Amino acid sequence: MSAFHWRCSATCGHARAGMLKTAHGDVPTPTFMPVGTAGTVKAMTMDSVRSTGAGIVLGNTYHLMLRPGADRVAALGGLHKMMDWPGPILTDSGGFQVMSLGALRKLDQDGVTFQSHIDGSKHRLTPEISTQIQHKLDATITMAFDECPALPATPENLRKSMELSMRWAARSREAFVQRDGYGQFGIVQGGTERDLREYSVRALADIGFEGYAIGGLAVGEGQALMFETLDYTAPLLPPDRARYLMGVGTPDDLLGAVERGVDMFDCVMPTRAGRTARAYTERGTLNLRNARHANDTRPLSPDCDCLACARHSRAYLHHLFRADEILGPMLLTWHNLAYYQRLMRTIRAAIIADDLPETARALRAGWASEDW
Ligand code: PRF
Ligand code: ZN
Repeated sequence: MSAFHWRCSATCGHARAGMLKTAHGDVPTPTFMPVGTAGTVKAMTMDSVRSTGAGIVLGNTYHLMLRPGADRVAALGGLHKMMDWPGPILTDSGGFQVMSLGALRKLDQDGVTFQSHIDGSKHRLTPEISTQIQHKLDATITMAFDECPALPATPENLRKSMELSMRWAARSREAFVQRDGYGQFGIVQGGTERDLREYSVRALADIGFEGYAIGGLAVGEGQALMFETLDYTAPLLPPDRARYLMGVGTPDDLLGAVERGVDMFDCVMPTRAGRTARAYTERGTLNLRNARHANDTRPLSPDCDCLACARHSRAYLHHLFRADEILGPMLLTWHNLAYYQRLMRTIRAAIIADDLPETARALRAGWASEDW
């Protein structure tokens, strides 16, 4: 077994196509990671996730430590075995979820104490505890423990928070047990402040990680500011390591971020949208609850090979959502994940063909067309 690494195979502008090599298999990048928060990609079997072309999925320290608990996951053979996903798994470190769930919590220099959203029981996460839990889960990629401040925030508060995250990154690295084919990513913070992002990148590169995530974005700043931040942050990151933009985003966000040098993404958008009747397609989004689909015998998307498109009409999907049938969310989640994976394959092929600008124009024209 060789060391965890990412290799660049082609570039087009700032965009990169590459291959992530891990103990649990190789993943072509750019890649989108379906979110499997609680040890399941909601409404999907792992065979169906695999069939969409997904190469790596995400799990959450916060949810799994509360239920079923890290020791129980370990006793069940680790997260891969428990959820029947032998491929790579990246686990988020928990801090972001503690803060964004608005759980009763108290932050100090050492970590964060919080109450479970499930039963109110008291728990604590520190860089050391988070890293140990991710080890017990058997995460292929462990994330450093960080704090993600809500935006807007004053530059002074952003600086304090970023400096805390950098001290936590060093402690996370100390606590990480290196194993062949496993890696740990540091997380760049600093909001939309250029000098803070620069400081953060330097601090993380000095510590040295197998990959680098960009955190603290897609938290309300808007796409223009997010892209502007990526424009100056991505080029500062070590060119020979994978870059992961956390919690992003729409198809248009993914395309714009790849154009700016990002390799990896995760987001609840395709899965959550699928459960609420929203479909992503080559021609923008549509809501299957809308009455205009009631008699539409066409598939959602003529170019999609997911089960929903291969075997069912828009009219049937419409009926399933109107009738509150569980198959509706299942089929639409499947379709949305298939769409996101197809999008990443299209983008990757365009980078390799040195043709990304033309492909990007065609993708954007499709999303804007809305002719169905
Ligand atoms: N930090 C961590 N997880 C995250 C984020 C972050 O900043 C974000 C921000 N979009 C999503 N998930 N640890
Ligand atoms: Zn489909």
